[in-house]
Amino acid sequence: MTSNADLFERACRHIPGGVNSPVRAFGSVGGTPRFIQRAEGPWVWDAEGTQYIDYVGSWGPAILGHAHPDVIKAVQESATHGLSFGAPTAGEVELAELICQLLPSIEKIRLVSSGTEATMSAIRLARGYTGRNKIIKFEGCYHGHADSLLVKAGSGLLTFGNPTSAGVPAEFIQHTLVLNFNDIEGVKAAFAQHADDIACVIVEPVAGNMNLIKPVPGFLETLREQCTEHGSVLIFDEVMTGFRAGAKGVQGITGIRPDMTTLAKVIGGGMPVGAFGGKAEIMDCIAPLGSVYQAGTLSGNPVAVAAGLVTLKLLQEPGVYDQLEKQTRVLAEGLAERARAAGHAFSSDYVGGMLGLYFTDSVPTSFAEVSKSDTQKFNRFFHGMLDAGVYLAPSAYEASFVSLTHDDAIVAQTLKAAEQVFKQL
Ligand code: KE4
Repeated sequence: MTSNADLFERACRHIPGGVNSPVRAFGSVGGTPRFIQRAEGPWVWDAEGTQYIDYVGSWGPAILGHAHPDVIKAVQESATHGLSFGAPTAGEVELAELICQLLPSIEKIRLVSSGTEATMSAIRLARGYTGRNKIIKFEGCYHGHADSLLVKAGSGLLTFGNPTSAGVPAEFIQHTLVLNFNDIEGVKAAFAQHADDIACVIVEPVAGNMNLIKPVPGFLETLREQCTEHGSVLIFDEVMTGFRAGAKGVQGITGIRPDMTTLAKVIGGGMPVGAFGGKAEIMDCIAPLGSVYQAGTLSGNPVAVAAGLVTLKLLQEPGVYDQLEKQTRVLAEGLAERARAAGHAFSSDYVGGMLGLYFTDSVPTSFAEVSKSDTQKFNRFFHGMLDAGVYLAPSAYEASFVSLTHDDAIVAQTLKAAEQVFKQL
């Protein structure tokens, strides 16, 4: 058996940082990343055979629990018919129809292979549709690694303290306006100043890349009003929240209708699927119909689509989201209760199957507030829980994820472990 440390040492010889995505490197929490060998339900096992209750869930896709038998079967069956054709398939039509049915704001949709592709394409489309250049994003929100969005971003950039990436020429981000999440007056001022030169606003309607930060009343409504008034495209980046925060994402919870939505994670069920969609008049500007080019060799890959279709269909079972949010609520409240009983400044929040944990007295509502969290104490908590067999997101600036297999026993086991860890922090 090869140890995690041996694997990491080998990985670092040929893979930058030993990982294929920075946040996996344990860079901010320290220690050796766990090389996961297999996963099932709420559990993962690392290369040393150690079992963990998993709250990363592949950063959102594993909402049914890992290796759901129906999803695995669909992937196996699809693979026996071939892996990729570079031609349209019936599955893509079915997935497009299902997503448009579930999210009425999406009249037409284009499948891609990642969330980054989805947001990059949506931005280009908004610029092509409006003929404008400026885009608005919010500090701490992460929309993937497309150049014009790597400005004061969250997730791995925030985790490593580099919110703006090297290698992006100033010219590429000169049109990116970065505002403060939940700053209603700031949004109004930006539109007043730039009036009709704003192509779009892209926002995580519930932020999940600076830990979990919910919109304050009026914030999303202001984005909707200002975009409508100025002819700008409102893009809800629901890559993380789509079919995770609720049956119809955050747009289903708030009733606010974006002009475009980006999706990934859950819609692929763990396989590479992303998507951008919205009003037909906007989407029809995309090639081959329109002049905004976008393409992808593996877009709508049949094996990936098979996983996504089964995942979304299983999520239509009655009561699924009530159950998911109930488990997440019990966990969030239980953690806060135990942390405070041990004397720690701690708060938690949740929406659907997304969980936010903060070593602060109250739930943050902004990037500035979440930045005051005691990240050193989070790092100690992370490792205490890891040693106790609970794998949380390895960053104080990430949300954690609950699946439908995190039943009462799993939640109770997690809380029992946390109670001991909080006492020793
Ligand atoms: P991907 O390109 O990683 O599929 O999606 C980018 C993306 C876009 N929009 C939102 C709201 C996202 O959360 C993401 C990716 N999320 C991170 C987790 N914080 C992915 C984990 C990683 O980078 O390894």
